[in-house]
Amino acid sequence: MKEKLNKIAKDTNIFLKKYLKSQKKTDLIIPMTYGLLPGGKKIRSKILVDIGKIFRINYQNLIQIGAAVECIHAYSLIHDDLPCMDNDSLRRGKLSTHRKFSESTAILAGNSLLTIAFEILSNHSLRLNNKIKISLVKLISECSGHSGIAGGQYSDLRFEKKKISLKRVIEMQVKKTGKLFSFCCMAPVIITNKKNYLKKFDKIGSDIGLLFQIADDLIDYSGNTQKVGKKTKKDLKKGKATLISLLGYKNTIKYSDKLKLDIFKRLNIFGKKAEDLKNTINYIIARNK
Ligand code: GRG
Repeated sequence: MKEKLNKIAKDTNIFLKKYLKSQKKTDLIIPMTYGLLPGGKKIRSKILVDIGKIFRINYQNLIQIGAAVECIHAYSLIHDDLPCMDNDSLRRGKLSTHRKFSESTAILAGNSLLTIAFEILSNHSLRLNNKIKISLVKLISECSGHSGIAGGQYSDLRFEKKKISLKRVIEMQVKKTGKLFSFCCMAPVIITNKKNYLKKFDKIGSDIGLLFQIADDLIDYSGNTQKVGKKTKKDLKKGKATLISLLGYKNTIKYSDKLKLDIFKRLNIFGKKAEDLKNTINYIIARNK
């Protein structure tokens, strides 16, 4: 699993470096590159490749789509660290982008990474027909905006220090984290044009995203800053609405184990072809153990 993840991370970074090099040499390229590279685990790209394997999608196309996802993900992390959001000075083991440069630079570098994602998906180097490219751009826009990452972040900030129901916390986490995973799960289905599978993979994606967010919250609860490259034990201080704050630590682990088994059941119809995806899901859960 780790070897496959490392290869995908390496190939994605090669693509991104080459892509940024082909751009005009503007002043913003430096903070954009700082926030984007060498980047994190590339778990979203791994899921794209895993599902691409089920539907036999061309690997290089998946790397290019994953690169677009990583740009949006990096953008969300840069903005998430800003003083008006989570106010973090450390990200991926180094100073967060606004601490290294300035707040306005971080906002603009983040915005530019968002628009570069659309460029990458509509670029001629992506060997897909235009109809599919438009569908991918449309879906990634929906997953990033008010009904996706941005909307989830809005709720997350509004929910601080309030008593929020489990249903609303899950809805918030599915938007904030799950929607980008849904995109990764649905993109290969869009490419194969197997429309009857779209809903199934949308739900599998949001459930994987929820599992991922739970693992992230468990790491924050019990984790170590040096190991994860960012500050931990913040959620409790900020009064964040999480599954841990509602269910407690042990019940949150039980919830995540049950959710994992439920996803695995839905993947069983794909037999051995879903093995890589199952390994990735196990890796996501094992991160907090
Ligand atoms: C509209 C894209 C966009 C952003 C503006 C700030 C914001 C709204 C949203 C924040 C979303 C956010 C930071 C969600 C948390 C998701 C999460 C658990 C991130 C950590 O992901 P990892 O562990 O990070 O994959 P690495 O560093 O490995 O890439």
